Amino acid sequence: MLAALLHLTLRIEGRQRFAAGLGTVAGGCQGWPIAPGGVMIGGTGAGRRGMVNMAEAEDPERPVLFGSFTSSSSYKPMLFLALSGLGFGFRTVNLKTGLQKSPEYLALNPYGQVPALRHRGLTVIQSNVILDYLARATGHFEGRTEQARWAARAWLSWEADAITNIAKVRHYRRFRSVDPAVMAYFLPLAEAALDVVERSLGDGRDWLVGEEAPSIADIGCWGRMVFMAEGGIEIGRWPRLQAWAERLAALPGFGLPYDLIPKKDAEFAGR
Ligand SMILES: N[C@@H](CCC(=O)N[C@@H](CS)C(=O)NCC(=O)O)C(=O)O
Repeated sequence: MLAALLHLTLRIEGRQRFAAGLGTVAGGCQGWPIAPGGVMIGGTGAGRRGMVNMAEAEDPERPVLFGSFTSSSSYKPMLFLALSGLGFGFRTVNLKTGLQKSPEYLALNPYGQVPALRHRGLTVIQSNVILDYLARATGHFEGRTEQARWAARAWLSWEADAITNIAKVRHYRRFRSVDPAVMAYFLPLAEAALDVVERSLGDGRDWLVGEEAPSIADIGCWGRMVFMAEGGIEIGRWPRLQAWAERLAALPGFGLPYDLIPKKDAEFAGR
């Protein structure tokens, strides 16, 4: 069911873009290449899609997430906020026009990438650090024991080492063609990461840190692998992982990236 949904969502998105003459969805995780001297290669830079809305939230307790709908890194905190039922603001950063490299956005995230979070006067960047922060700040998706909290953070760190290869495979298949040797290098790494998740779910546990409730480990790992279908990786090859993803998909507030992440600035009411 989830596998079918993943394919459907991604196909519809692709068709809409194609019909609009836009080709494939620009952006993804690796961004557009920047030439020496900072000139962007690719992207149109058209119109006033040329600014990121940097306005502060009136209420500093209301998180504001900066992100993009094509980005798995943005999806992770977006999913956390959606599953938590918190009210928050979303500010879109157009990766196609290179707004992640605009001076106003670089002042927020000097790495020139999405996502970024503003909350209580703080700026938090890097998707897994944002998940760590949100779990501490809100208490949602935090482990019950100290051991579980450290285990969740170990999963996030491993995610950045291993699951991130899925994002690379997806990017090279969908957004930028590369020498087949590059794909031949990254695809087995991506598949090996999925094997690890499959094995870890082999002891009958429902969630990655083995507690009765999902944690930031589940959100972070799923959030990065969500575009696997765009990388040509079929979730059905990992049945326990697929069942785990379906458990996540059954949680109130869950959505897939193209449904959850708006293409424009938006305000989300809490529930
Ligand atoms: N380690 C970072 C990676 C962030 C990242 O790669 N963001 C991508 C989108 S998924 C991006 O902004 N790419 C545009 C660029 O690099 O120019 C995180 O987890 O937040």
